[in-house]
Amino acid sequence: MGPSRNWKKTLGGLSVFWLMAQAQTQSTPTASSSSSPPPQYTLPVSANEAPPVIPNIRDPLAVDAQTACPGYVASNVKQTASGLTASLSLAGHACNVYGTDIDSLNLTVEYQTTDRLHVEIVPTHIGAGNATQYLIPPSVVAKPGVEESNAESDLEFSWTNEPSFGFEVIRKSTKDVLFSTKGKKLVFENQFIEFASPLPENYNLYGLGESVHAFRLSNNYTKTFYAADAGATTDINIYGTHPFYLETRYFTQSPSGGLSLVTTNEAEPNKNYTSFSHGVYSRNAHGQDIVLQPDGITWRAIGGSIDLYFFSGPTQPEVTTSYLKAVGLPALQQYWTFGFHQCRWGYKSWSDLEDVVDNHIKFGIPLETVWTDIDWMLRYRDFENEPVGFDYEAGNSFLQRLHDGGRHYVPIFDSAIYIPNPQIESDAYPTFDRGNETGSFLKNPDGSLYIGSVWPGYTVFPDWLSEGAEQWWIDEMVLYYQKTAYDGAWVDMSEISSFCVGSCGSGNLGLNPVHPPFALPGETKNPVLKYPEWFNVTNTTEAAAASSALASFSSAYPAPTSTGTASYVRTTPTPGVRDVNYPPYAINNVKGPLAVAAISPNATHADGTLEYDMHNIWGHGIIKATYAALSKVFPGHRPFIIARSTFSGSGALAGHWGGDNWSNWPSMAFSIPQALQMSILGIPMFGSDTCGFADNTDMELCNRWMQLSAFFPFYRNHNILGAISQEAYTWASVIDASKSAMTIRYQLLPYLYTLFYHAHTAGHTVMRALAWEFPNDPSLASADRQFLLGPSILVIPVLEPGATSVNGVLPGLIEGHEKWYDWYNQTAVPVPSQVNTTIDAPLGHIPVFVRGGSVLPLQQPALTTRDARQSPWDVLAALDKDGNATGDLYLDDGVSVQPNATLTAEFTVQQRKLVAVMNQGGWVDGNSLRNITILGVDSVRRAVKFNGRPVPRRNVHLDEAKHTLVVSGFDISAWAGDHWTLEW
Ligand code: MIG
Repeated sequence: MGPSRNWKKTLGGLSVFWLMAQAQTQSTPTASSSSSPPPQYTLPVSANEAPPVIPNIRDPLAVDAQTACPGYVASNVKQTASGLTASLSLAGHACNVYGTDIDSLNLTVEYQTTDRLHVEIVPTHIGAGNATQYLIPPSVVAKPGVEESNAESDLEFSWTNEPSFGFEVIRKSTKDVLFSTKGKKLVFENQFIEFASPLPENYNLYGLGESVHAFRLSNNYTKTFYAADAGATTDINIYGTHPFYLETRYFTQSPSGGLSLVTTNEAEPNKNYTSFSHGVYSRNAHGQDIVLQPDGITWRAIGGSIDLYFFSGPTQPEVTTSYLKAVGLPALQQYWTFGFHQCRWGYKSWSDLEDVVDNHIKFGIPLETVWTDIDWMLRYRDFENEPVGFDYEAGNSFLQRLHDGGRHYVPIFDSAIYIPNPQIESDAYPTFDRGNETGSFLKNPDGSLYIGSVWPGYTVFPDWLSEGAEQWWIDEMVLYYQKTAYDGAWVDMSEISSFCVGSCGSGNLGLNPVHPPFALPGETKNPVLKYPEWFNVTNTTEAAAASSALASFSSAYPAPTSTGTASYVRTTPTPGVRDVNYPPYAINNVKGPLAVAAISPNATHADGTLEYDMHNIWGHGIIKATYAALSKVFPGHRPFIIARSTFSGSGALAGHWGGDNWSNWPSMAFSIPQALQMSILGIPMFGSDTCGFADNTDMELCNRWMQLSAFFPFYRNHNILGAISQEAYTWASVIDASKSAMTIRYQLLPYLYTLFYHAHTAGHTVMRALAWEFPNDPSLASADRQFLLGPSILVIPVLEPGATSVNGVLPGLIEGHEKWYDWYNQTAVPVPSQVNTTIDAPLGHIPVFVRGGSVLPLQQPALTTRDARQSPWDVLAALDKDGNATGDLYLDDGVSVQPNATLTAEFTVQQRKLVAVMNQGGWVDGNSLRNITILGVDSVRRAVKFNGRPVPRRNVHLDEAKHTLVVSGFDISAWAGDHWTLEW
């Protein structure tokens, strides 16, 4: 047994030195006497192991800080122009439970805008004594400030010293307590901060992503934030950190006019409730557990400060808008990015990609973008093509053809940078050299390079706080663009992931390129790849095709070996010293110790900041650098970035994919709550690995999933190395299903683009939960098996195998109040209130409904968005029960960050008259107006008139049975002039 197993002996003094020593011991090379190149050295599995911890929430020996700690008392309270300030001092003996108590704190309360209240508690003397925690500078993550002094707010802050300092935020208009720490102690230590608030019974809380979890968060759930390279398993911490929640409370009006709270269990059917929503954002990037229990919420962070923002709403859209204005409004994406994307791990050459393109064309399936995974790289090094499959010259001509066809190419960029073996001349890697010369990489505490391991072998990691890193990254991306004309960036492994504990490459570079401590998918012999549930029933013939399938995903990510009898590391706080590798409070990190599968907490940034304090924002850093780089490559254009690790505000720069899911039915179903979560967290450009990533998919699952994802903003099919092919053309039925759903998607592109415009300018959501659009109906509070795209399109997908119908809700509280029209046959469907309706949904059919009251501008489907944008326009008006409808359209060049030419149109239907009012901002769309279709028409006048002139009979088609009116034969470009009208 090697030293790495002698954990018990080293418990007290674990540090980076231990971690480095461990790595060095493990990596001792075996001398090779032969002259042929030695076989590649594989890191031992133990390289990614560390002495285990037991998460505090599961530790029977855990001390409850609420019992042990004294809390604080407030004094010296002063009113300010925007709120108040006060001093807080420790109300008794320090408890030092999970760190060292900080005796003196400053409280600042600011009414920043009419709907945003800020409550901040920071050490009085930051950096002094024990108060060594890190406060995130505004340059790293936006910090909302006072915008209106004396802002008139519906929120009211109050505080008490009984029995110790606590504060409360109430909604004045309803007297409802939204958040209260009164009666609970405030704990503020250098490595532990705790505050807690009660919540109403059976509360409706949303957000706190990133997680794979039901849309409405459960009340027995700990949300942990520690960015982890972990497959999309439910409930665990995964890639992103968004410490924001939205809470909705339903009320009933009592006869006396007062409001009383109603839980969703108590709510009666067919009754109209009032709801109020508010939001809470904790601007803290440290490792955290947010403990949700039936009676309340407890926030526990292992550093930082209390930097809370309360948003008063009172509706969900208002909360979201306020939150997104505070952290960053979502990026407006380029128009083409809403086309369909095809990706996989395992496209090995330009000709593989060319086949993919050709096959889509051959089968008439729209395709906008082909993606490559790490296969494009020479030995997994960023910015260097694998010379055989991805020869630069061949690439140029392929990309030329691709671009000429109106299509695009996006490669993956990994976050880690290979560090070459100094003993092998041919191993030189100029990208590393340039970054190293400019001091762009993270260091060990002793100033040497921090060297972990990722795909290429031992690697270094950019330090976004260093002066040189961003410029180095920009230069590398610009340089690479000159070799390979990519169109966007897919940023991976940015948690930031490393396959070993500590600086395992220090002193071992002579072994590079080392192999990761596990088999890659594709390297395992005779692996067992699972098929989705139900596969044997529906796909018996596919089994043969899968026999060549290779490694399973789980073998690529072995769980750290269980240490059964080993005792857990429990660290005792030492005054003045932070233990960053084993903080005294162990968060419920899926990887266990913080240094496992990620770079270690003591990796050091240029200004001395430790990774411990930055871990959850490393991914935001590479997003910013990539945004700057793409802005350089494509001046004036909106950078297209799909990134893995995100933080609050990342949506202003990038989109995100629901990655590393499984090819199974639950993964598909969970993509809906994931997307809704991302909606309120400000990352509308979201979509899952369609048809599933790990394991094999099958025809039925891929058929349903290609249809479902067609209604997600980011629409990409992605697959793991070694699994069977899953492009749409792999199965005849999937070709048809994909084309049918894409036909709708491509018709709706102008609508989707307009929704993004509103997200970008006003913080509206794109994919929407039923609860947000129907806030008076508590029965929808947890609905997440269906969703809306914008306000007008309702999607009720099949999420189970073997189904031919689906049970769904056509929302509408009062019978007959809402109208929904079936997309396909354009007729109104009966809307029974709050009852599940059984909807026909044979394989290949995804139920889609248009909400009465909507006007949708549509274009024609095409194989690329470029061609779709050149097609004639239709207008679809679906009338509500009173015969009214509204809608709008936003257009520009589809690429510019600051378009100098725009066009908007507003549509209104009232009293059998549709009016389109254009606002000409210089953008010219010359496409003609083809059809106007009105759904829900009961009667028509003698003459249908366009712009006041009768339309010839032959151009008017009224279907009295279906209540549809189709008018055609207009001889105009759809959006020229300042308005047009249609009367019937
Ligand atoms: O898991 O680059 O989430 O989409 O295919 C290994 C290979 C690293 C993780 C990404 C996944 C990608 C894969 N990457």
